[in-house]
Amino acid sequence: KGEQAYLNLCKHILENGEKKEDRTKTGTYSVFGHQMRFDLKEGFPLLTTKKVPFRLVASELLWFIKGDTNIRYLLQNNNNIWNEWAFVKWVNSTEYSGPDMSDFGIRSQKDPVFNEQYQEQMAIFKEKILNDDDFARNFGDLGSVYGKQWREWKTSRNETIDQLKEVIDAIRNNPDSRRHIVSAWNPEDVPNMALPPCHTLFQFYVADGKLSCQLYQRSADVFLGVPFNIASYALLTYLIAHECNLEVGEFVHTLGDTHIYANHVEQVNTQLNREVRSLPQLEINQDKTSIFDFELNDFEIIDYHPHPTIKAPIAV
Ligand code: UFP
Repeated sequence: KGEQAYLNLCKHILENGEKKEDRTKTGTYSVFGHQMRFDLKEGFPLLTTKKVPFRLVASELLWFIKGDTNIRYLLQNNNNIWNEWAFVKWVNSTEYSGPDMSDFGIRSQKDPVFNEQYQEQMAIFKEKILNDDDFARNFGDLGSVYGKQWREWKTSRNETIDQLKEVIDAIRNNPDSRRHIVSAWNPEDVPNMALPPCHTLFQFYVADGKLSCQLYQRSADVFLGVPFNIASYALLTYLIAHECNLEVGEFVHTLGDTHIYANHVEQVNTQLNREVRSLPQLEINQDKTSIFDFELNDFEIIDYHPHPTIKAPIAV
């Protein structure tokens, strides 16, 4: 359970994972189908065996909750995690006149000269997103990503469904329901998406005055993605429990293709040699009730004393 469950998963993959090729051509060790449970009463599940950047988790989650799909909000909060997905649209457009940026993900890791050019163009891109409204509208918007599917799912009748609001209403009014589901997987949109949703679908469950959440994640980068994803859905569960006057229960994390990238094995071993510490606590501003009103400084992680960050290249 808890962080130990995460570390056991890492060990399990290193020992039993199948060598498997993947879209990014990095190569992975992979298992199919795995489940971890986190008792949220024991503390906030931010891993302690390496530092997980809670600020980035929180600002990304608030961005989803707002239904915002434009990276401008993220950049205003110094969050760069979605930049590449917007950048690629700009460098492939007719408005872009800088050096060729094709395959920038792989090339920037392998070629220092190119990396310098890439960093330069990325800095220009970020500056324009932040300061030029038209540019931000044209190139900052990622389209049908999580925020859109959660808050404005498009129906065949050209109406929209606010899945997040509806699920919160249902948790309040009919807690025993077995239909508390939000789906980010929209088969109609998937063929046109650069990154089809990794966190595909989640369900809430109320029993004994406690709110639990289960996420089905179709594809899981265990070293870089999963610690982030755990924290994000734990935070969502806390916020919805807060709004619905419930205690927190468990976060159940169910994973599909569960992989460690070949170039993360050393880092995983470093982490496995570290001692688990006690979990931090999440504090929420009690003056706010609706999750749609929360801002970044309405919650804080306290007593977080993790081992240092472990750097690893991200597969794009
Ligand atoms: N990935 C995660 N969590 C996320 C996210 C991505 O683990 O929240 F957005 C990883 C999983 C996989 C890659 O390694 O990103 C997505 O690639 P694919 O679409 O080919 O599964």
